[in-house]
Formats: sequence, structure tokens, C-alpha cells
Amino acid sequence: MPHTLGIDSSTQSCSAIIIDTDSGTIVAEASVNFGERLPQYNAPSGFIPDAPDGEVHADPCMWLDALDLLLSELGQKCDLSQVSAISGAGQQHGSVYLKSDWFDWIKKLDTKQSLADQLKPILSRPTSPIWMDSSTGEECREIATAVGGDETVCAKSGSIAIERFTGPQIRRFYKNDPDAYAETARIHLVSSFLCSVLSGADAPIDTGDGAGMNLLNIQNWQWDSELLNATAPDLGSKLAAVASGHTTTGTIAPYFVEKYGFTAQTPITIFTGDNPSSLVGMGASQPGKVVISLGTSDTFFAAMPGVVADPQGCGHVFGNPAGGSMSLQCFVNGSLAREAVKDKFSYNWDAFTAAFDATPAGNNGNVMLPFFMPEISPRVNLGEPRLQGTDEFESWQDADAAVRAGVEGQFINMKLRTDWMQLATDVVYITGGASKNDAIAQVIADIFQVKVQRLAVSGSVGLGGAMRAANQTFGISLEALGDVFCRAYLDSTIEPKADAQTYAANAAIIDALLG
Ligand code: ADP
Ligand code: XUL
Repeated sequence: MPHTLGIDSSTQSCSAIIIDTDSGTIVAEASVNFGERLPQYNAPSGFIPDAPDGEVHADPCMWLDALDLLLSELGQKCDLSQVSAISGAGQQHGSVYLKSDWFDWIKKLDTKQSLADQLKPILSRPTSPIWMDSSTGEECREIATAVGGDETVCAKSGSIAIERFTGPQIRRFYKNDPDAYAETARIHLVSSFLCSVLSGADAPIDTGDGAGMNLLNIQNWQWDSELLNATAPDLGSKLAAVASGHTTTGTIAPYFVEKYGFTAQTPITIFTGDNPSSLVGMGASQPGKVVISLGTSDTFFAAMPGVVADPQGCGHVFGNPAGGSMSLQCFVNGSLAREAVKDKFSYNWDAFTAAFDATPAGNNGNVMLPFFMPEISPRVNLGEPRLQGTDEFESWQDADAAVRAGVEGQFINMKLRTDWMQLATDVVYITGGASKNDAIAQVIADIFQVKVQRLAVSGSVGLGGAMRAANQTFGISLEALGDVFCRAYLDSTIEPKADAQTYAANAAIIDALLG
């Protein structure tokens, strides 16, 4: 009865799912929301708000406290000694900076203290920049110039130099605090950091998450020496090894055996990024399925038969943890932008959803570019949305039209930005916190002119981890696991209702608002 565990350390929460691969059932699920459960970290949405210069950081101790809480809750729901393989994922691009003591500490985690208390003194950078950080424009330009331009960075790493990517973040740290950089012996991604802690060993970075650093060469999936040199001195020695997603990093650390009752020697498959893990958890790791994830960020991704780069320079090629590559486009103004419009009118989610019944598709020509923070797809440095329509709408007096316009603006922009992938599909699979909202799903169906489906299991990132663990440890194929765990809720398929022309004029307005 293999029970496998998948862990998902995302922007706003840390979640887990245990599946039984024999019976095809879910054994247990648990989730810890950072803002609600760990208010002492001053991160209501998972990051420290209001930092200057586009900096967005989170405290890695918060991620460890959440892991401790999560496992203790999971242990109350089921017998963790039955878990026989583990993997997981982390929010992409975020990085953790560690002094040389890390290598000793990781081998002898002490059950008498919390993980977070033990980690604090060995951090060479007290907080971690995460994917929402946009502070590194200058460093992106410097890296691009050093290697011969953005086209070269893109051909090598699958993306042009991007502010939130880990390489530019490392360069900024090196420039602003060279002493602390020199004291740094290891730099991990959120995924490889948590995998290291769980396995009590310095874990490799996988090619899925590693490609989000502007440091990995996607032609050979190795660190690229030119990009390393352009980023910061001695960087090669500070990075963990890179490895394919099909790698077992070791077995669970005694800390978790003693504290939560896991079985010693339980194998751990290396972690990946949340989006690559979701690709697996949506049953989309072979080319053919398109996924839209509506988490803190909105992302649009698919497994790719070959490597195609985005001519607009906003899209990315990442490693696919199941082999080959995937393409991805990320939108910063996702769930938090929808919440911002909702909160402007003191609506709850029910009132937000009802606004779509009160307004027609196309919104009578009321259009919004709903960017409450600098957007990356495309790059637009806005702190407030741009509106075009009636006077009442433009002055935020028409609540229902504003709600619809915000969501329509998001997905018109998403369609314009993802055409480069040339994915001809008649079904899009949606996942993430907002995917349960039928009104949002209907807007996606209408704008993309596709059927929209959801899966029976909601947490596709954690599920991807549990499936990868079962695949790596027991050799159960991802296809067989997908047939059981990635079934669509066919009776909840959403068909397009609006015709293809409904959004033509609004799309032209979005283009104009983008300037
Ligand atoms: P992440 O994995 O990035 O931490 P989630 O996938 O858990 O995020 O999604 C969290 C988001 O889901 C919240 O920020 C919230 O805006 C959104 N959400 C939750 N319920 C609804 C709903 N009924 N309608 C629309 N959005 C929702
Ligand atoms: C992807 C990205 C986000 C994070 C957080 O490039 O930046 O989707 O992975 O989910």
C-alpha cells in the first residue's frame, strides 16, 4: 500500500497531500496559511509588505515554522509511518542564503529546538527575496550586457534577464552587501532548501526550478559559466548541484522520524518549482494539455515538444520534471489584484461572483488593465489600474462593472501574451485557489473560446509532488497515476457562452491602455 507525500510551499501557504497509489484515494490533506497561522512574521499574504524599491522578501524561518506545524497537523490526521516516499515543490525563484555552518547543521537537526530557531544563526541574509521582487532592473541590464545582450541570455537560459529570477537577485545582494555575500557558502531555492531540510542533506536543484534563475543553460541543463561569471564572483561554488527531477536525494532526516513518526529510510525525490510540479499534478506532463493556474500569481503553462522562446521576452522555458521542457508565462497581478478590486467595494467572494450575473460578457465596453503592482507580462510599472469606459465606471462608482472588468482585463491580457506558444487546444485545465470560482472560469472560456475543466483534486502542486515520489520510488508511471488522480470533473465543464467577436474591441482597448 504505497502512501506517498507531496509538500507544496507556495507564496501564501504550505500544504501537503498523502495519496494511496493502490486504492487511488487521498489519505490526508493539511494546509498552514502563513499570514493567519504565523502572524509574528508580519507577512499577511506570505511576504513582508511595503518594502522600498520593489523589494519583496519573506523570512525563511516562517517556511520552516509552517513545515513543523504542517507535519504535526498531518500526523494527527493519519499515521505518518505509512508514508513510503516523499517529494514536493516550492514557490519559484525565491532564494535562501546560508553560512558554511549549514553543511554541519543540516546533518544533525535537533528535535529539542524548532527548525526555525536553529536556522536563524546560519542565515547570511536574514530574509529571502521572492518571485514578487522587482528591485533588480539594473542587475538584469548588467548581466545582459556582460554576456552580449538579452538574446544571448534568453538563448542560454530560456528567459531574458528577469527581475524576479534568482541570478539578478544574487547579483544585487553581492553588490549591496559584499561581506554577507562572501560569508554565504550555499544559496538554495525555496524548493531545494526545504528538500535539504527534510532529507538532512544538501539537496540538488532540479532543472524545472533551476531554469528560473537565469543561470542554467537549457541546452545542456548545466550551470552556465558565462552567466555565473556575469552574476557574482565564485557563484559556482555557492550553488547546489543541478539534477533532473528523476533524482532521489536521500532519505528522511532523523528529526522528522523522531518528531512526527515517519519511518527511517523513507526516500525523498528532489523537489521542483510549484509550476513544474503543478504540470505533473494536472496530468499535463506530456505535451497536449494547457493549464492556467490561479494562485497568488496567475500562470499559463504547458509541456513543450521543443524549445520555443517568447519573442516578446516575457515568457520562460523551464525543465519539465517528467523530462523535456515546459513553457510558462507568469502574471504578478493574479489573485491579489482580484482581491484588491473585491476589497475596494467591501465585497465578499459571493458578492464578487454575483457581479458577473449582473453584467454581460464584454462589459458594455468598460475595460480595465487591473495592475495594482508592477506587472511582468508585459512589463508595465503601474501601481494603480487603468480604466476606460463610462464616467461612472472610470470613477470606480460601478462596482459590478469594475469586478467584471478586472477579471476580463486579466484574461484578455493573458491571451495576448500567450499566443507565442501556438498551443491549439479546445480545453484548458484550471487549478489554484481561484479556480473554484465558476464566474472566473466562464470568463476564461469566453475569452479563450475553449472548454474549461477542473480536476477532482484541488491542490495540483502537492499532488504533483506525491505523484513524482511514487514514480521515482516505486516506478509507477505518471500516466497511470494521472489516470487515477488527475480525473477531470466532467460534469462541471464550462463551455464558452460568448461568441468569438465579443472581446475583439476590448482587446484593442487593453493594447492601447498598455501604451
Ligand atoms: P498560492 O499557492 O500562490 O499560495 P493559492 O493557489 O492557495 O495560492 O490561491 C490563493 C488565492 O485564492 C487567494 O489569494 C484568493 O484570492 C483566491 N481565492 C480563494 N477563494 C476564492 C474564490 N471563491 N474566488 C476567487 N478567488 C478565490
Ligand atoms: C513563476 C512565478 C510564480 C511563482 C509563485 O515564474 O514567478 O508563479 O512560482 O507561484
